[in-house]
Amino acid sequence: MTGISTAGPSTVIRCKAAVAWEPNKPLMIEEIEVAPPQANEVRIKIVASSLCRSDLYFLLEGKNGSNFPMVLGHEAAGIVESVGPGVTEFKQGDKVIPIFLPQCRECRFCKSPKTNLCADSVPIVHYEGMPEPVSRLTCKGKKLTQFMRTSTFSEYTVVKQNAVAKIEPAAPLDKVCLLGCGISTGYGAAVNTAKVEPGSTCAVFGLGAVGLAAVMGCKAAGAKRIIAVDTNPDKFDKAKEFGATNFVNPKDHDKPISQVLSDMTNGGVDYSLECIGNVGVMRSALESCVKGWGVSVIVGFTNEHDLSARPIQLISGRTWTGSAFGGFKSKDGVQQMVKAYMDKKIKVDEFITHNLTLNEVNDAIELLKQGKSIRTVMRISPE
Ligand code: CXF
Ligand code: ZN
Repeated sequence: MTGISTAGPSTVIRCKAAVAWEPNKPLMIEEIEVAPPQANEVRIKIVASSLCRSDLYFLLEGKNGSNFPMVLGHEAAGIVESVGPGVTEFKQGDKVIPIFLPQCRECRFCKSPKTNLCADSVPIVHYEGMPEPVSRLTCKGKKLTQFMRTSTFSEYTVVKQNAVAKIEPAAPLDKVCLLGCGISTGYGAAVNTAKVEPGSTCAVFGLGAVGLAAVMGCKAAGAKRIIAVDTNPDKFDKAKEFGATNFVNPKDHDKPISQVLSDMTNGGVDYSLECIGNVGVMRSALESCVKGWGVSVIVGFTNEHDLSARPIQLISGRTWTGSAFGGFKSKDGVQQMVKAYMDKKIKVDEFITHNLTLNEVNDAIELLKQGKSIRTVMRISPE
């Protein structure tokens, strides 16, 4: 445990973290200070964290509202080190997954079965006039923004208890960390948001971790045909492992992809899921759906553009929707997904293409940038 000085609820911890000082520059491994947890907060020793595309997006496109310096990372698992006043749900030693989306269980949104967007959620993008985001992390006298309120590229972090899920003690942290974002997002988008039905035909656009998880969700929901769409055919073998039945590379066709899919499916798919974050592909995914009842779900995140489509697409009975965190109420969803993994009902290990350490975070970034990894899990602290 070199470099980490612990502990107790009232002491500041000095530990290692990867700091993003400015957009599009390598992260720097620094010694940072992690303040004690305050009321309703939990201080967590992060054991494993993976890199999600959103970390990369907000590092590279930082000019669009990211608040530097910051500590990225939001797909992780760890162990409770200490708790602040008012915390009843957690104690030191509990295994947990921090989540970027809270579930307070008290607001009108948490009480409604129709949404997972707790009223305590904060916008991911910083805008003028927004209250200063809370952070317990500092480095060299500067406050570090806690990206998505989590900041898991750090040996320790502090998260509100309403955004932490307690998980079973036997859960392997270096695997279940993936359930803190990408897998739950893709799987839930198919099962909870699209509500894929047995016997249906689905199309999944983009075969990164979220897309593969969407394929897995379509299969679990009983889809008969799952058409995997990607411009990189190297992704098709993996998609097959997850349940895809047909494979389409848009580069192999002169026709619009929606026409290709329509021809393959006698008029369009029942469900399509856009798992890239590209507005053009979002439109294609909508247009690939069958008239009358087709449902298209936007899963991939982008911050930049307006969406467009011809109104007739919707007038003729298609539904265009989207979800964050797969529509799962965050704490409940993480617990369900961890249980499903422990019961061998969902794949997780198969998403992991690389294992690195926090010191190698920039290598993890390169691998994802170049499309060479699905998920890289970084060991952050010893258990
Ligand atoms: C997030 C990105 C910001 C909006 C909600 C979904 N995805 C996480 O990686
Ligand atoms: Zn993510």
